[in-house]
Amino acid sequence: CLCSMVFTGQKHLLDMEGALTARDRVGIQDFVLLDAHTSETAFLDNLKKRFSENLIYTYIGTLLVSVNPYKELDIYSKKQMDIYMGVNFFELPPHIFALADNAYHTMLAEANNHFILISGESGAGKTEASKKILQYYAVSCPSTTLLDNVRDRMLLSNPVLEAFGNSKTLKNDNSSRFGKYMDIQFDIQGDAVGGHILGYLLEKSRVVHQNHGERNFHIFYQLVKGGEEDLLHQLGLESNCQHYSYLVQGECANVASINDKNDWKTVRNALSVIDFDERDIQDLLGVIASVLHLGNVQFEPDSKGYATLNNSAELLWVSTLLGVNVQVLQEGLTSRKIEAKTDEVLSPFTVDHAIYARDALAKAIYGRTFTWLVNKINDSMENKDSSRKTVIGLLDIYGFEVFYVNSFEQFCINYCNEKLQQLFIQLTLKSEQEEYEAENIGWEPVQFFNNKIICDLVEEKHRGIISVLDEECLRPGEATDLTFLERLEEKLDSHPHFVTHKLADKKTRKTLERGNFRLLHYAGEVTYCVVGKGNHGVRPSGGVTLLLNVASQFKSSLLGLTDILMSKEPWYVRCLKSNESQQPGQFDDVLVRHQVKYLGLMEHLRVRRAGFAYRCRYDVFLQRYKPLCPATWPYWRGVAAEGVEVLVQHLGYLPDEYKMGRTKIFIRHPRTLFATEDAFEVCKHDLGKDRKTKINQE
Ligand code: AOV
Ligand code: MG
Repeated sequence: CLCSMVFTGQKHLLDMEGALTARDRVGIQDFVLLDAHTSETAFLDNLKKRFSENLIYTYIGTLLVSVNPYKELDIYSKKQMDIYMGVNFFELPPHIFALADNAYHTMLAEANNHFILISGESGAGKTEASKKILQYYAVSCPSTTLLDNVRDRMLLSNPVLEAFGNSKTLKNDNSSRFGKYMDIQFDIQGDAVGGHILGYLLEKSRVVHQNHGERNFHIFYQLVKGGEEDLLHQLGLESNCQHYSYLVQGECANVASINDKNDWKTVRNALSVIDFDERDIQDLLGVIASVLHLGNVQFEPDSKGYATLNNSAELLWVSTLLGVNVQVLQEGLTSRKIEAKTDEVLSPFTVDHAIYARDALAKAIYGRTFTWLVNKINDSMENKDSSRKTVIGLLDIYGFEVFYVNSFEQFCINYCNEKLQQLFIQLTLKSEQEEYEAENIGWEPVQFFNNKIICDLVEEKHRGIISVLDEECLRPGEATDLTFLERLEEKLDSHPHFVTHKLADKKTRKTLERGNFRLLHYAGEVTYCVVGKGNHGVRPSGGVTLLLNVASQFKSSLLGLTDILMSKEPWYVRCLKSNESQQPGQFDDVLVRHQVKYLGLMEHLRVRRAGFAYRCRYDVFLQRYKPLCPATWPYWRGVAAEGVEVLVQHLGYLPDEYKMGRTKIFIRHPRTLFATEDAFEVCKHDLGKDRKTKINQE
């Protein structure tokens, strides 16, 4: 069982503890073992000490804390993977492989589903961590040649999805602009036999607009810079990013840490491996090229001020690449069809309106292509045989982010992070303490900030921000960005985590413009811009009546995700960003301290340490350990709880070492359980010998 596996390992560590002479240099590898009343400063000292020795991983019990080193470390080789394979959690230095391996072996032993929640702010190392875990499973798990191509596809799905779904932001040169949940399926032998990806809300606005210092999605630059001459010719593309209006807004087409040409080769090769035939690839690249051409379609006002096209060559390319009639395309971009009773009338657009229509089309094309891509990848990783499988789910989403201007995308991203923090709180801090209460175990509650209040603020029915947005979207023509803000002010006027210019006190008011609102998130304050050009404000506004509220859809997809996760056993990786400038080896104390605080790591540690490491239902405990006591062996005929009491008295448990709950026994220290497990192993061995002797005698 998991507990015995985990705790046998920790015993080893405890034994080592006294002998850890190198402790001062490398710090302590599990915070639970740090001195009893660990202060935040001691916690940070330990992280920093380890970081300076390139030891980026530290445990809090079975939770893994990782600090981004921003440099390549030689700790992810196949040799390293072999070292961690099948070894108990605490026997080796903390590592992402150890966590992956433990989740894997527990899944096999208990035949149930697990998930690994990787969290942390933008640039903290989530995507890298998730890649390491996937590599570990794909490379280390037992393999049959038959399945090798499934593993290759799983691994190669990464560069493809990153090309289409990641981009350079001010926070991270390879920032995930979509959320990704991936199930890795294993058969009962433990072979990785299939995979399935769920994608969450891609930041489509990036296709048409990038802030200064940011880029569009990687794939555009890869294609333009790396694409072979013939290919570019076929697609009507120039090999110069400066030529494309959708690629130059951020003024950083070239990024030192990115080699677009090489990445192009990797992606091109990966596409072939993941079952894309030449036709698929042609179509895919055709669509990507069409977006670039579309971005160069410009409009001019005619004498009446209506939009006319001033570059029909680009439009012709779009029409050719997408296989759409050029006339229809032109009409669609410059006018709206109004259906009268018997007739259809074209109502012409102004230039602004036409630009909006063009950008909306580009976003829609790209968004659908991304969905198609995820579906194709899923097809290629699908395991069609119907035998029983268990899964490990890997969650890697966009991290919490705050920019100078924050719009609808940041609102969704940060809301998503609130939800995951809430899930973490529920599964660790809250449920743990509630269980002690429910079981009548005397317990000094550990105080923690519960961010449910912010989740509610965003998602509550009738009153939450998304709900108000929904209502406003149902009043086309009447609702504006400002009426949306007014509604929010009416409904949330005294909410402690919501502020606007009107609601703010004098001092705060100076820092808030009128068209904005500010949320006090668990990870910090973020000011969102409501009044936006096109889709850049929080209220997705513009020339289309907006019937479908994207935020509302996102909310339901997150609820779906929470359900998926809640049905599985959790493992946690908490990633910390070491510095804001993405510099190797720099440890910014203030920045790290802030993350340790808002991620609730100290509270987690307190609960872990003050709590009971092990708990077990009375009947299960008795069933396993009953051979250890003559009074319970071979049967205990009374109430299970009483049997357990007799049993642990016999084993010499001291009063402080355990508590009897309503339905379970709680054991404080792993060492108590180790001793019991050891005794059990000896006893099992003896029982086996007895049985053999008996059979021989007979
Ligand atoms: P994120 O996924 O958490 O941000 P990444 O995993 O993309 O962050 O990490 C950002 C960068 O940090 C990577 O591109 C690497 O250069 C470096 N890095 C991260 N982890 C490691 C590691 N273990 N070893 C070496 N370098 C590392 V975001 O997707 O923006 O939320 O949205
Ligand atoms: Mg990422």
